[in-house]
Amino acid sequence: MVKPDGVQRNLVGEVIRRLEAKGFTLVGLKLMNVPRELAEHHYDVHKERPFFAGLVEFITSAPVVATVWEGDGVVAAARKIIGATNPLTAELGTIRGDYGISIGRNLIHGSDATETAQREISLWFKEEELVNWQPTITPWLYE
Ligand code: IDP
Ligand code: MG
Repeated sequence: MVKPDGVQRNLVGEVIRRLEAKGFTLVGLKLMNVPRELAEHHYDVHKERPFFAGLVEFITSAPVVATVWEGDGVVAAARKIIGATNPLTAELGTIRGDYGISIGRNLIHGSDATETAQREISLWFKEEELVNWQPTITPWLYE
């Protein structure tokens, strides 16, 4: 998900470009304002943390772009492409490392495990919003 800061900073295309260029397949995409209830659900593992209220406030403050990606190893690879949570310690070459400064403005969310991804996809997308398609370049990406 491109967070509100990523959308405001015109980095939607850059985020999508990096995941596309790696070879992953976009299967879901929407620009949306986030209902408070969805934000609270999405981040409920963090509900006891001191930053929870501010995080929910921020995520609901302006539009986000939610995406779903497919491909071998996509969850772990996307986390690497995204970089560490704190943009100042994130490696250069990662999205957060290249474009961010503050932990509370780290531009992008990525699921941290396959099970988390399944949970988050069902929170953010209806079944019929996901597109099942086969890119013609597949044989050039996988042997
Ligand atoms: P992640 O986004 O790299 O998975 P998490 O630890 O799951 O990082 O935290 C979720 C989000 O909560 C972070 O992306 C960041 O926006 C915010 N966050 C985490 N730790 C802090 C903090 O110490 N201060 C402010 N915001 C934080
Ligand atoms: Mg997380």
